[in-house]
Amino acid sequence: MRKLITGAAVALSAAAVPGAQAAAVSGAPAGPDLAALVTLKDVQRHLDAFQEIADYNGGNRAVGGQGFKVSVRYVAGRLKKAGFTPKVQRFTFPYWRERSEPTLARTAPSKASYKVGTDFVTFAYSGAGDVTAPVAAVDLPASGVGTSGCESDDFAGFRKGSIALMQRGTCAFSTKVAKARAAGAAAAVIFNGPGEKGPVNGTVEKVAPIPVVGPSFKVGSELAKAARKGGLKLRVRTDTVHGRRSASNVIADTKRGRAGNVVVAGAHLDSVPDGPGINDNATGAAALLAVAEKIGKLPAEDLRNRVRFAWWGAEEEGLMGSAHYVRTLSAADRGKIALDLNFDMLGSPNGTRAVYDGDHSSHSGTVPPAGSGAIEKIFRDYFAGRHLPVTQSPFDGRSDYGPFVEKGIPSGGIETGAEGVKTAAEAKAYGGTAGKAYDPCYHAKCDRMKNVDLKLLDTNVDGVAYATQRLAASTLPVNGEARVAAVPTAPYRPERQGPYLLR
Ligand code: DPN
Ligand code: ZN
Repeated sequence: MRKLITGAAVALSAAAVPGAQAAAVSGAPAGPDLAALVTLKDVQRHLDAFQEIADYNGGNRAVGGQGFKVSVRYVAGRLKKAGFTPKVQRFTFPYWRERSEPTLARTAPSKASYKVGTDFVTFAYSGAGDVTAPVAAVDLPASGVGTSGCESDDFAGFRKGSIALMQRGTCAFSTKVAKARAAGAAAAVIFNGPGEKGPVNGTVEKVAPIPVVGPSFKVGSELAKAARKGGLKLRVRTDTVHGRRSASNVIADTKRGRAGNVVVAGAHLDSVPDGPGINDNATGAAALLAVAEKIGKLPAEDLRNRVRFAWWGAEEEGLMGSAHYVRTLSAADRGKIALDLNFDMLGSPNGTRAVYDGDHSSHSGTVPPAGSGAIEKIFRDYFAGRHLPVTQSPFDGRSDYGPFVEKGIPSGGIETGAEGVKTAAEAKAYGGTAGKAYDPCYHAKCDRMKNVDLKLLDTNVDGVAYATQRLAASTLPVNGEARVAAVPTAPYRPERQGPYLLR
């Protein structure tokens, strides 16, 4: 955290930050830097609390367990102390879990068994079952990415009760599975596309009545070859449970600021069941809480827009909390949201400082709503002013901004990397180890306090505070300060729903 600076030093610090200078033109930050008011110590205190909550509640803070419920109480309690009137918004969501390891094995013409994790995984929302049956290849492309299983025609001549072997590509996994199911498939095997590493970590979105597994491209190609030769039989076994569960979002608005031009700043509060989720995402949740606790110190001129802090539940189940929130807003209330900021993983131990690609310069995924580029630039300019490196984060719907983007609401934020691997260029810019994951403890038991790079977190918390203050003062470059509802420009086709691929 930068030292608290007052008086003349404030003008100096603003001059050093191009974004701050631009903001001053549109009548922005007059008060002290929020980035200076929020200290790393404030954030660490919350991180320690989340760690302790997990340690005494089964080692995690996942929805469905006590660790999440106590986390909700902690955040709500701190907000009350800071003068907010937090709302705990309960919602239900389709819960899904795998109860034991799945099986994928070749039973004929020769026997082989595949390894879960490296060779294949179960699709989220796969049904349960134990099927041994002949395999039918479904319109598999000779090379490249095809439309396997996307059209009903693909299943002409499909023998009921057989296992549908499909390849990832073009349409959603849910479409492929629905068509396979309609054709009478007893199980679906959807292997990864060429050039993709490892199994498909996908979702079929709604509980499927049949087992669905996703092998790697390597395993899938082997199976395709065997299927062409004929006589291929597989055993597919999945052991899954599902049902509705409830979880909560915690939402708190600043009392000051225009209710007709709301800046939403969110972070998911839940962890996965496998660990305490300190980097993912106690860092984002703690940063947001520390910013909320200090925002009241800003003068009225700085809080022209209302800031809505949100701690989302069930992000790890597929963005359930943020999706519920956006879905249940009235059109009028949705129209009052100027933009959404998202903070998910701010201190990866081998991380980079990645800003969501709001201006679509990487041309990956779908085109973000207008104004998202301006948010990206606010972060970039801030970090550039501090001579801190930034990289680009794919704007693919992998975290809680997804449901906002779907409604045409401009969004942005920062993250520091999960299972992705650090490049040599990134190691040069940030330090750390090239060839190693940004967060080797991603979604694992070891995502504990010592899994957080406090220096990276510290500067990122400054970014969270800066962007919040700047946008609370003025959203002019993002939405023209206009109180008109955002209109989705192009149909938004997210690639992911939280941790899971959709297609
Ligand atoms: N934070 C990850 C999760 O909740 O599983 C998702 C994520 C990873 C988002 C990497 C952005 C970048
Ligand atoms: Zn996360």
